Amino acid sequence: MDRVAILGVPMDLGAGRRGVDMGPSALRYARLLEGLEALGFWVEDLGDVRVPLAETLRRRGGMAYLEEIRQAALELKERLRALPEGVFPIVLGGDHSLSMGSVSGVARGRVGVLWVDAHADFNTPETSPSGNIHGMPLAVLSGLGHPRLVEAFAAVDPKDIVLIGVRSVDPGEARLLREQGVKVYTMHEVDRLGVARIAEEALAHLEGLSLHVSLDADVLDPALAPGVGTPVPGGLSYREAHLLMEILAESGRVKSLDLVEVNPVLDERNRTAEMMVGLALSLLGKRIL
Ligand code: EXY
Ligand code: MN
Ligand code: MN
Ligand code: MN
Repeated sequence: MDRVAILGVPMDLGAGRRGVDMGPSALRYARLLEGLEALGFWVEDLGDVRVPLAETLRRRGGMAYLEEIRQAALELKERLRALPEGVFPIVLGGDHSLSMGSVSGVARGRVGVLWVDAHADFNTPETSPSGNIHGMPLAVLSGLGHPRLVEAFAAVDPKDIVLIGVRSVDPGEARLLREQGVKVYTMHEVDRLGVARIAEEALAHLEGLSLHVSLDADVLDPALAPGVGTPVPGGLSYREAHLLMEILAESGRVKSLDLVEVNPVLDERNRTAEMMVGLALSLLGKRIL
């Protein structure tokens, strides 16, 4: 795993607030490529997926921009499918709806998904309180949701998903998570069990599978990472997040990564992107000693 490919998806069409389309630039500006090269990786920046310009950017919620999001996620899926074996893709978001394309793009047969997020992203159009599509991607990947999205992106058995860091779940998605048997570690479990035990349990739950990590910046405590569109108090600390990445790195089973929901408009300087780059480097093997 000495080659890394970077792909940006400058998309905010799935989010309730504008600005997260600048996330890929913020992450590059936080020296992600330089950090990876310092770890000895051969890094190729493949640029950005084309995100269709929606005719008016005022519409929000209510499945707004469904076709534009579907088109961008499909391009992402196809470009990931085209990568040679053994290349480790890092997808830069952009709002979390892009992960319909990243997870389905890396899935070759079964894939284990570690969805690290303050939110479950398991809503359907019927259960969503907002209609924002970045609250739906994990449900779509599991085969639930709008038919135009499910037929393009369903790719994961719900039993092959582990959610970590959740602390804001809507009633409808909570019911769906239970019905589908998705393994969920909320912040309550993080506090009680600790991240080390959760990481080990997640790796055991996903035994034998290659893993995709989908890291949403809002899983971090907002005091640490203020530049996110849907902040929720009481998130992961700096060390909890790095320990989780370090243990996953040791497993050698993680083959792809999303860094999503960095919104520079809402940030203080570039703190959130810098936090996310640090976590990516820990996941790619950076050690203290
Ligand atoms: N659950 C809420 C909704 O569906 O509208 C909030 C979703 C926020 C999603 C962000 C990407 O994590
Ligand atoms: Mn999310
Ligand atoms: Mn989130
Ligand atoms: Mn968001």
